[in-house]
Amino acid sequence: MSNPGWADWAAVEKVDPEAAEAILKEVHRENTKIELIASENFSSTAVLAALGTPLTNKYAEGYPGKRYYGGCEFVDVVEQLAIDRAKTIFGAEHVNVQPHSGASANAAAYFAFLEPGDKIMGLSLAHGGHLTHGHFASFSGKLFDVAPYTVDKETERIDMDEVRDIALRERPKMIVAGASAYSRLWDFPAFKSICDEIGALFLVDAAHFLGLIAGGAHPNPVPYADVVTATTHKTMRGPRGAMIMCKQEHASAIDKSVFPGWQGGPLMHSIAGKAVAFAEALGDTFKEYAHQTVKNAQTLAQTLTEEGCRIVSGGTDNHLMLVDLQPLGITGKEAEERLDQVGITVNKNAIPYDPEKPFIASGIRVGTPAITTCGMKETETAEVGRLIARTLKDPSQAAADEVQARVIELTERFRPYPDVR
Ligand code: DSN
Repeated sequence: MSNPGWADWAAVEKVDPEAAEAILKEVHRENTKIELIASENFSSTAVLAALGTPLTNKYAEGYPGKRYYGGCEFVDVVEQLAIDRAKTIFGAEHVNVQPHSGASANAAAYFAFLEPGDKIMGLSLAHGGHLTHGHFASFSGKLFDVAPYTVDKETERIDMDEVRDIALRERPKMIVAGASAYSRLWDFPAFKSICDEIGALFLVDAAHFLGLIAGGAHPNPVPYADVVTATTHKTMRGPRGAMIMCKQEHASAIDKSVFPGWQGGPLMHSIAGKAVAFAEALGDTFKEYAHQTVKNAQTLAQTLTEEGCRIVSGGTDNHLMLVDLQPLGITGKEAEERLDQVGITVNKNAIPYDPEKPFIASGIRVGTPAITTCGMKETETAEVGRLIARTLKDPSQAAADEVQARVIELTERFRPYPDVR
């Protein structure tokens, strides 16, 4: 079939030049900065093209073959492709690809099983967990009784004996594993065994490491968890959105909780993007990307350590790390701002037992999915580590100018959308 030509950029410029200018500036920003935000990545042009199609026009409440609207025969195909590919990639018994976001997926998963006031256990946000794992500012903390677990003060790792002690004492109805800022592997069998001991449900929020699982670079929680939620845009490199995988026995409860429980019409263009991203994940190059992402993270951790930073827990097993900046005498907020000025994008992040307030923070979170997508390997990643350290250790304009010049050279060679100038 010929190119249907949906990507009519000239039309955007004609109809809305102000939005067009901002969009082009954002693409230029993505092309010319070193992107180290651990939850960000660059979707392929195939995924972007699928997103920009008339599937955005279609209402399709329900599921393939059982819709509340006519005319769903082709979006049914697309949704079924996404479901089947996800089942193949992750070995899942049941998949729902409709959640609009990670928060929406978690909400739907909770309400498939829990009532307001029920108790959940999740990793504390201050120790790397996620808002939706029971933080008081989120619906999860407002509606559920929360018994958080933390990382050990010495090892800065999750101590499964402590998780078990809390679980036996608190008897939660659900235990949540998964985080936004934890650089170590999760002991899924141990979590499962604790859940079995107290009769709790086991939910894994795999948003951060889903792409690593898909590429065989991270253990797969699907065989152990009752439910696995995840976003599709982080390491998975698909469109912004989410999904839920579960055991067949929970399929009906999960599907009903997503729709009509929590959401209305699915975003069929986003589901098309998910189908395309899952097709990409089934290819060999995705495995290389996933393994290289971890190698790059380990290289970055080693370089930053050699340069005098302290990596929380001493290193990383996945795509990210928390960098404790206290040895350098700079806060996370200052570091984020200074790195931004030289073209390196990170986010300030509290470290476990942080003496600073979260908006100042003693650390930064850095991750390697996006630079790996751009083709960086260990050599370039080590240089990125040295550029970060130089910027943090030397506040002079001369240092900033030198780093910025090198960032420009690197992003000329390693950028997500080289065809957009
Ligand atoms: N905002 C995401 C992150 O940065 O990890 C989590 O939802």
